[in-house]
Amino acid sequence: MTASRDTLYANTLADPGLFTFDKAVVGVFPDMIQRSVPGYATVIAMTGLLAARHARPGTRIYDLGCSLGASTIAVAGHRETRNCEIVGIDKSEAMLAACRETLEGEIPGRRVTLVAGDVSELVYDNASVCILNYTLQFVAKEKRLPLLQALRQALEPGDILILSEKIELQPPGMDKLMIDMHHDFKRAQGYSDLEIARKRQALENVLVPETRDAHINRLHDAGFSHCDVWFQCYNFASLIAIA
Ligand code: GEK
Repeated sequence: MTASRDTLYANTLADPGLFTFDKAVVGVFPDMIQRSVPGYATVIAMTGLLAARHARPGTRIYDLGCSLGASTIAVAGHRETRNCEIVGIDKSEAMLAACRETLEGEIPGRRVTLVAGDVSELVYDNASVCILNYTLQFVAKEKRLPLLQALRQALEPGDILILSEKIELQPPGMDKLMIDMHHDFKRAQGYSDLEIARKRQALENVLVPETRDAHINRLHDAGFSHCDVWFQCYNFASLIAIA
């Protein structure tokens, strides 16, 4: 698949509508996520390393909301994960079709199970690593705890969950500063003020961020014994939770 530059929100005439992971987004996705999520490349590479450390042979590594398979590819690049089944899940058919093509090009010969479906409606079993890189933020709030409980049940003590999210900061003044800095980052990546504003509008009520404490408390409620932030760049954080 050839990656194109993201200019989806450059058009001033059309109503931006609600953001969805449709064919148009899929076509620009690698460029979009790279230029929109500060620290994305680091989180993906470290996800591979964290998975390599915790992968247990004969178990599954779940990549929930796998998009084009960036985390899956990072995980598959480590020999420690060789004897694990990697399962990529996404509810966007367009995304999954492009993911299949990307995996064939990037990790030919490595079998990955791709599942089209809603992460809240699937059954999880025999896992050693669960990855939620920038996906939980799109799941309805009331479905977040049951999903984390299901993932915790699929893991054994000592196994891990990696959770990367856009977060809300406290107090509100700090949140505003981080949002402004995120917008500075996007401007530096070549997005115009108009594109930034229109994308923000499209994501309103679609991407619902929560505070670091809300995530940590819920991970504990789901049965994880320890969790902490291992990476943060502005209002984008990645947490590790130990089962
Ligand atoms: C990466 N992890 O490159 N069930 C299944 N898939 C979902 C659901 C759901 N309920 N909700 C959203 N998705 C990737 C990036 S992108 C993040 C993840 C972003 C899927 C959605 O279709 C999309 O592919 C992905 O989750 C979120 O590290 O675009 O900001």
